[in-house]
Amino acid sequence: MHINSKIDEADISKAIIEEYMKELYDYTECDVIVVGAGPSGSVAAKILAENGLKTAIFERNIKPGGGMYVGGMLMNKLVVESPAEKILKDVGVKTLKEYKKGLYVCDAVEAGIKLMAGAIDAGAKVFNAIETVDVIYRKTGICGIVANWHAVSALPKFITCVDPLCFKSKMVIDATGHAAEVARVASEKIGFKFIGMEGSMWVEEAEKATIRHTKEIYPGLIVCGMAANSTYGAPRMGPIFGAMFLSGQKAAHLTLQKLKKQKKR
Ligand code: 48H
Repeated sequence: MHINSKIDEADISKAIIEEYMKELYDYTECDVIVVGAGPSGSVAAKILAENGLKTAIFERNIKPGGGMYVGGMLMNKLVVESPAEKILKDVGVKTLKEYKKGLYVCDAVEAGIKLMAGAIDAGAKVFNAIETVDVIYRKTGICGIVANWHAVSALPKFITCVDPLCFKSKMVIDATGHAAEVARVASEKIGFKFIGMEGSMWVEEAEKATIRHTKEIYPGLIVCGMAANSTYGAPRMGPIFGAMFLSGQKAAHLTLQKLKKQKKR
C-alpha cells in the first residue's frame, strides 16, 4: 500500500475551512432547524430530510446522541415499548430483541449511532459544538435561531462578549431535552406559558404526555421529547425511549403539515 506522502499542511486546513464555511453559509437559511441531536431530534430530522426539507441540526455537544448512550445508571442498554421499536428496526438496529411482550431492549450505542446516521443519510446536516442561545422573532412568530460556538459559553466572564450569528428557518424544533432551552428563552423574552421542569417519575403517564405535549407552543416553535414534558410540567419516565422517538416523529409530521399549508396559500 502506498500512502500519499505529498501532503501540504496548508491543504488540510484549506479543505476544512473552505468546506465547513460553505456549509455554514448555506444553512444560514433553511426549512427547519432542529435544536438538539438526542433521540427525539434525530428521529424528527430524519423524517423531515426524507421529505425533502432542508434540515439542520444544531447540537452543542461535540458528540451527537444526547442521553441515548447511557441507558440507565450508565448501563448502556436502551429500552423502548411498542410501536417505537419499528423506528429502530427501520435504521437497522441488529441487537434489538423483545424482552417481554411489547417491551424491547437493544444496545444503546448502536441505537444512538444508527439513528443519527439515519438522519444524516436522509440528508439532514448536523452542526455539532454549536449552541442555540436565543430565537429570531417577528410579530408573526419565531423564524430561526441565534447561535454561538458552545466553547464561547465556557470563556471566563472578563473576556469581551462574543456576539452570536443568526440562522433563519420556517420552523424551529426544540429537542433540547430536560432543560427545554429554546422554549425557555423564547418564553422568557416573548412571554408565553412555560413551566420548565418535568414532574416526578410516572412512566405510563409520562410516555403518553410526551406525545400529547409535542406541539407548536408558539407560532414557528415546536417542542418535542423531554422538552415537551418540561414545558408542560409532565412527569418523567426514566430510561425508556419509546415516547422520545414517537414524539420526534410527531414533531416532524406537525412541521410537514404546517409547511404544506403555508405553501398552498
Ligand atoms: C444546542 C443543545 C442545547 C442548546 C441542549 O437530552 P436529549 O437526549 O433529549 P431528548 O428529549 O431527545 O431525549 C431525552 C432523553 O435522553 C432523556 O433524557 C430521558 C428519556 N429522560 C427521562 C428521565 O426521566 O430523566 O438530547 C438533547 C440534546 C443534547 O445532545 C444536548 O447537548 C442538546 O440537545 N442541547 N444543543 N443548543 N441550547 N441544549
